[in-house]
Amino acid sequence: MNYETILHEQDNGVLTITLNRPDKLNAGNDQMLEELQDAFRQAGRDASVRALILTGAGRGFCAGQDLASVREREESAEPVSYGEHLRQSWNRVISRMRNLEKPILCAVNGVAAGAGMSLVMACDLRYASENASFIQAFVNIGLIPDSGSTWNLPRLIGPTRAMEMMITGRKVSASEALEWGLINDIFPPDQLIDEVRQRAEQLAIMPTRAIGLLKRAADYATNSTLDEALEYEADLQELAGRTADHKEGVAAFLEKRKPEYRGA
Ligand code: LHQ
Repeated sequence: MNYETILHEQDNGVLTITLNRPDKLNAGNDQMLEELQDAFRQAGRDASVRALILTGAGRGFCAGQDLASVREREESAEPVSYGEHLRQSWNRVISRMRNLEKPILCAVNGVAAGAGMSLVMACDLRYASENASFIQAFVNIGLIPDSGSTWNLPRLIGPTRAMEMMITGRKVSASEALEWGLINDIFPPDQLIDEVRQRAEQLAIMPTRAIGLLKRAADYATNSTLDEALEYEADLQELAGRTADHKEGVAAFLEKRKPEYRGA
């Protein structure tokens, strides 16, 4: 698939996906959401991709759904069904990100609003520039939080702060987001992408199969009992224990040398 609304660049095992509609603050139209689905699907199949970065071009990260394209479809002969639209587009992107057994880091370079903020929360490690901001913008246009925001936000920052963000639709600064645990760290704008790339490259030489499996286990555990989580950990540890990287890790430890992991 040829991409027109996202950029796609791979280096040292790290795939960087850049949302690229800067004049619309990278708001998602149908094409961008299809391209994103495809990019995450391909990343899952490509063994040379060991870590991913999601970022935005220009001054915004992502302003959520492209409201102009929704308006166009409303005025067309085939009006849009919001439920169906979510099921076909945003929801699939979010599910693909969570089901991708590779670490996804985001470099939030500017405002993340509405479903754009949902994209941030679907990443595994979240870094932002000092001038980034986060808005649960849905209520400001008479909608409810979607694309996983109702599920992820209270889990990340707790129900009290999540409800305040969702009800008020107010802009939360990067420093507040850091204090609340929504993001892992903040950097000056001109250092953000390099800092995130360094971290992604470090992950890409780690036992990335284990990182993929721990992502699955951690997501499962958020909705399970302790006994279920114990059982699931045992199942997935069985898989991790059979990987070449695990054998390499133990051998390197015993031989007092640096391990060389291949992500398998
Ligand atoms: C935009 C957008 C945008 C189009 C900025 N669309 N052009 C799911 C299912 C179905 C339906 C609906 O939605 C959903 C999920 C959702 O995501 S709902 C929430 C949708 N997003 C929003 O409501 C956010 C709308 N944007 C804003 O509130 C502001 O743009 C923010 C606060 C993000 C940034 O404000 P500013 O920094 O002041 O920038 P700006 O407003 O001047 O925007 C710059 C340009 O980007 C401007 O275009 P123009 O041609 O006038 O320069 C905006 O129209 C365009 N833009 N967001 N979502």
